[in-house]
Amino acid sequence: MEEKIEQYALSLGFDLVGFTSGKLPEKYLDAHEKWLAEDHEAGMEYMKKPRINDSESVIVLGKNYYYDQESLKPNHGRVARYAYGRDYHKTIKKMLKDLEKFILEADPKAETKYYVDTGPVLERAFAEQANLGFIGKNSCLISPEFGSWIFLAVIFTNQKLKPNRESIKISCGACTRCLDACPTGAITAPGDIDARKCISYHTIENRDEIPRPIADQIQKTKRIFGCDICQEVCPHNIARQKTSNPEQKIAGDQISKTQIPTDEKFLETYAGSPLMRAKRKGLNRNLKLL
Ligand code: B12
Repeated sequence: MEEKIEQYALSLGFDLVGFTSGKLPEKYLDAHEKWLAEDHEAGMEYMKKPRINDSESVIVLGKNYYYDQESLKPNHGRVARYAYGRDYHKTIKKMLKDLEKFILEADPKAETKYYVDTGPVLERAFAEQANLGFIGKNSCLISPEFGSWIFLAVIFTNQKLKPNRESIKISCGACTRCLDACPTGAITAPGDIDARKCISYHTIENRDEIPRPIADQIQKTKRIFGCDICQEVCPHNIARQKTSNPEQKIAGDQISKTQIPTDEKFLETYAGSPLMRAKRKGLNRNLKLL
């Protein structure tokens, strides 16, 4: 069954497939609790829900999203790589539905539930446990194949699935490049991101005014939607810049400060893209900081 699922998942366009227990050891749950206790979730109230941790097995999937960037033009702001194309929640959900159908047809007794950043799941923890990669000091899941340029998704199932991947041989070692490079000091300890300081949080999730010290760094680094700095400096990522899934780029890799669209034009331009999450108001606010 494992082999069949893996082959079918790869045929759908997933790049990495791993199987592991649907239960996590305490260390991951404790890290989440500690993160919340220190208010590192900022305004993301949904992060307080108890994490799902009770199925027989979980299928963990990875999809590469690396893109090369063009050099930044004057008066333009940078869009994080994950947001260039169609929203991964939509594209991957379609693939997950297809894979789920395949599993249910092959095993009518199977029960499944999938998530792609759509529920209270510690996706990186399950991915590390399934040997898709290791959790780096920047808290990203870094795979031997694609570095951290991968989206994650999971399917919880009542099937007993045997692990299929070898243990991971790469690690951060003594490297602290991500901690040193983060312009706002958001990586407060290895693996721990304080969202209150993270440019990604403020440019995507924050609905209010951006605090001055963060706004200054957005202006300096020109990151107007998401931020890839802690990934760009990672030696594992520099060595693994592969684009296995080129697709239409809705937002592109940069947006001009002088092209803040009207409400109607915003929808027309960015429908189906992750930029919709910030809405026109958020994008407008971010671009004005340049
Ligand atoms: C909330 C969230 C954010 C928040 C907070 C980020 C954060 N690090 O927590 C914000 C908005 C800032 C954000 C930003 C980004 N995100 Co985000 N985000 C999430 C989300 C919804 C939940 C993450 C979460 O649970 N955070 C709570 C912390 C405690 O958990 P964690 O990040 O998994 O950290 C684990 C480890 O660090 C470890 N750990 C921490 N401290 C310690 C200490 C010890 C001793 C040990 C053993 C372990 C340990 O345990 C933690 C729990 O397992 C996930 C989807 C999901 N459901 O998992 C996507 C997700 C993590 N994001 C993703 C992406 C792509 C990004 C960005 C790259 C987007 C961008 N370019 O701007 C940035 C990267 C910033 C970064 N360095 O994390 C991907 C990451 C894929 C990958 N390869 O890792 C995910 C998995 C979405 C997906 N389905 O693909 N994100």
